[in-house]
Amino acid sequence: MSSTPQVKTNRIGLPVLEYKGGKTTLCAGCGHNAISERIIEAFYEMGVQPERIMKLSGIGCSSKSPAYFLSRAHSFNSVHGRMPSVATGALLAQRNMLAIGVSGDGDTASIGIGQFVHLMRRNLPIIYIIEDNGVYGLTKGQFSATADLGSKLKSGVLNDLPPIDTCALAIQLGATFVGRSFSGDKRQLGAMLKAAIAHKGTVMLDVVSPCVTFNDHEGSTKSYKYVKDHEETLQEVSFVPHFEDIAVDYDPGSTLSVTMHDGSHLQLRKLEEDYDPTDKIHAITRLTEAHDKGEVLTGVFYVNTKALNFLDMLNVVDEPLATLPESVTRPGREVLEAAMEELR
Ligand SMILES: Cc1ncc(C[n+]2csc(CCOP(=O)(O)OP(=O)(O)O)c2C)c(N)n1
Ligand code: SF4
Ligand SMILES: [Mg+2]
Repeated sequence: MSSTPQVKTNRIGLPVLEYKGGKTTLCAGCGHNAISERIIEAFYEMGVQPERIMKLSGIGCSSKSPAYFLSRAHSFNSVHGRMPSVATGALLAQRNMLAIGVSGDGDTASIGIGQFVHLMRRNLPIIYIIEDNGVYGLTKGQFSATADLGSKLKSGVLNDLPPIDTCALAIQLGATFVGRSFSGDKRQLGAMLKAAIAHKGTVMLDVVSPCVTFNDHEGSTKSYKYVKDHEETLQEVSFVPHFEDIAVDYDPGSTLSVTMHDGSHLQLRKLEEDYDPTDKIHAITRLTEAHDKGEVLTGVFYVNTKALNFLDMLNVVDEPLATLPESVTRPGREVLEAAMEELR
């Protein structure tokens, strides 16, 4: 008699199926689909209860992708470029949730830039992902503000404006975990996402994610071929979660081990001898150099596990605001009278 094969489960007893979402409606080969796959694996491998997660987005093909992962999580598809304010409100109301926001380069760097910069300066605990294809995919491929100077649309039109480097901007503004990866780099992106889940501050990941329909041709700097030919990696990124009882063993000369908030270890095996991801100024300089050389620099550019996050800074209570009793949320008559007195 043959026994039924056991379904593999994670440390909280769930199979990977419980982390999946609906069937994608994006184009076959779109980089955004590969990123959804990595998000599913990262949350499964980290054993996060799906109902503890809130997923948020704006508008765009990228912003549709939360429908294709973590069906059991809470979800909010906001207005174009306005996901940061919705995320801020949601986390202030319920700080025990784990937030992941998915945006596009158009959603973030054009219409949403005002909200993006204020999110970065607050160090709100959220994983903010830009699925960066250099175009507005959903509205048929116009250049976005991350498109490189001189890159070419399918129609032959040249981009005559310089790009915004969202990573340099995020570092300068105060985000505490900033990196760039490529949708096609399973290992690097997977390790960065797991470290992101362990980080308790703003994680900003710019993931180059080719749009196969509008921006994967000769002359594009966000095509699969361009990234493969011009990628420079800063480190080999690996991650040891706190629940895997593996002694962290590394050569301090060539590897940097960062202890995350939950005791996990992010290990960065340096490929560039003098790169220090705790040095903000160096990170911005290195990004500027890479840009000038036409390199697609990937890796963890900046990490700071010491800074206070927005919720701790405001001393937000643990209990969700919605379930706080009226006796706590409603000021008594004396408090109101004292306030009125001050206004007299
Ligand atoms: C207020 C508003 N302005 C413009 C649009 C049209 N629009 C929809 S998606 C989009 C850009 C999407 O680009 P991006 O964020 O890069 O996502 P992608 O589709 O490339 O993944 C625009 C301009 C809109 N939906 N709402
Ligand atoms: S249009 Fe581009 S960005 Fe949108 S789903 Fe298709 S390949 Fe992806
Ligand atoms: Mg885009």
